[in-house]
Amino acid sequence: MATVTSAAVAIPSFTGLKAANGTSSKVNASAKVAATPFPKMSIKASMKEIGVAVAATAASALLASNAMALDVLLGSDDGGLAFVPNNFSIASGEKIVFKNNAGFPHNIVFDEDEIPSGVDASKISMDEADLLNAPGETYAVTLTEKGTYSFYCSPHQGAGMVGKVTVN
Ligand SMILES: [Cu+2]
Repeated sequence: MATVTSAAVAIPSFTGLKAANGTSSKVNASAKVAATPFPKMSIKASMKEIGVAVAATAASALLASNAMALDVLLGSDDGGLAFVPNNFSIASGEKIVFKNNAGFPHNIVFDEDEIPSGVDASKISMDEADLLNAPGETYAVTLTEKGTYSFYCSPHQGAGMVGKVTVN
């Protein structure tokens, strides 16, 4: 019940406002709570519903964007030569968007020996000679065959810029 306590503490600052405005709006009603304990419950409940609705909207937006694509940063924020994340799982058919972040140029090449059999590495890879040079530049790929795929950045493979994705 810590929330009740903090609400009760916060409310007195609105006292003048509610007294001036009388009875009409919902905002006034919430301020009035301090004086009358009973309405407090219903108002708290309605405030809570509003909060839940907002949270649900945010969550569904998040889910929607997750369903569309998974972002993988090229180069860590501190300039490290790495894929972030460098080991992850996605659903079959989900798009992976590799995005230049730091330490570029980078590229994404799938290892033909470490992808599911039947998958053509050249069709999901960038050309070894192609590079993402600009900040924020992206390369997107959608994998449908289930299994594990290893990939690397050809300029930085020796520095450990390698990754693995499992398609479920
Ligand atoms: Cu790289």
